[in-house]
Amino acid sequence: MSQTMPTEAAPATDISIRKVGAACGAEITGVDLSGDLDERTFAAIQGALVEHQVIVFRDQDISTEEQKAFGRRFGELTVHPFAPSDSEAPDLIVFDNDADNPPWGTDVWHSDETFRAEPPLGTMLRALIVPDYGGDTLFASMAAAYEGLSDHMQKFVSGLEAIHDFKPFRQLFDDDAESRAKLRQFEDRYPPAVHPVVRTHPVSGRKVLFVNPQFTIAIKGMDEAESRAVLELLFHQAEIPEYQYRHHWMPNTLVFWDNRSLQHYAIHDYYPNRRKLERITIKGDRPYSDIPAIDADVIRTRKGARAISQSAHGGHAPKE
Ligand SMILES: O=C(O)CCC(=O)C(=O)O
Ligand SMILES: [Fe+2]
Repeated sequence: MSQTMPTEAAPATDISIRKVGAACGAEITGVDLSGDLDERTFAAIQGALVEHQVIVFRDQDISTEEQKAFGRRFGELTVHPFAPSDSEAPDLIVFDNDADNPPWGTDVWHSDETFRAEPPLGTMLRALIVPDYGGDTLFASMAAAYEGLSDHMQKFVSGLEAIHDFKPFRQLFDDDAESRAKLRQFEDRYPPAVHPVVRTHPVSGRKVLFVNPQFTIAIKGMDEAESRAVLELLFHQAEIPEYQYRHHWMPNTLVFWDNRSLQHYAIHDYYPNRRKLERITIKGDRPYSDIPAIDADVIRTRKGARAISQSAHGGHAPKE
């Protein structure tokens, strides 16, 4: 008998995709990430990433270079402007935390690098050393979180825009002239980014709540009290367990998340034990929304107070 040729309907190689969370999360088996993936397997993984938002591969005993090669199938690798990395490999972040190097800045709900005009498409983390207990990572589907809002609230937040800033990284700069000059260079390079509060996922078309407590500082066009109240309400959505998947790491587990759809929170409960992971980040596009942005002047408070916007300072300016 002649060999059966694969048809369009044939399943992609041996890949198997199993949901592990209600709102997000799937485990993928039957693939070896150390080698070249055929187109069909790759397409299945790409589809799973968009559908499940965070995908988990267990028992992938692969090298850093193999992880990077897998990442590059999805796009260009980017360099985090503030995370420590080796000058030889700036696109690799090594999280190697223990008593002498406590984890920092990841135990806050966030999407990665939303202070950039083009935040990453996704982030890929591979565990090398894991603590005996603790050190899980929480993920929250912000698509499910948007869908969980009442119709009225969905309408209210749609069309709003928010300002994102690299605020947690400001504390990395000392208070001397040289450090302040360096900070100003970063401010020039990464000015506050304005993104829709509800973004449209570029592949699925799903609407996603795109504000996070780590980087989002204000709703454009609102005064501070209103802005704070709206953001508090939206930040809270990520904390709702029904939208979450809690990921438990084992050595050689590789996790890839869609940064356009999710927020995550690294639990720092393993300190002072050791936990070591390697991260690469894949370049994304500028977030957009199907819903036209509301003009900041239209939603500005009627009290006459100036609304928050990038350029509105009511004539105040720092003195030379
Ligand atoms: O350590 C973790 O589990 C996640 C860290 C994190 O926030 C990231 O890699 O973007
Ligand atoms: Fe992160």
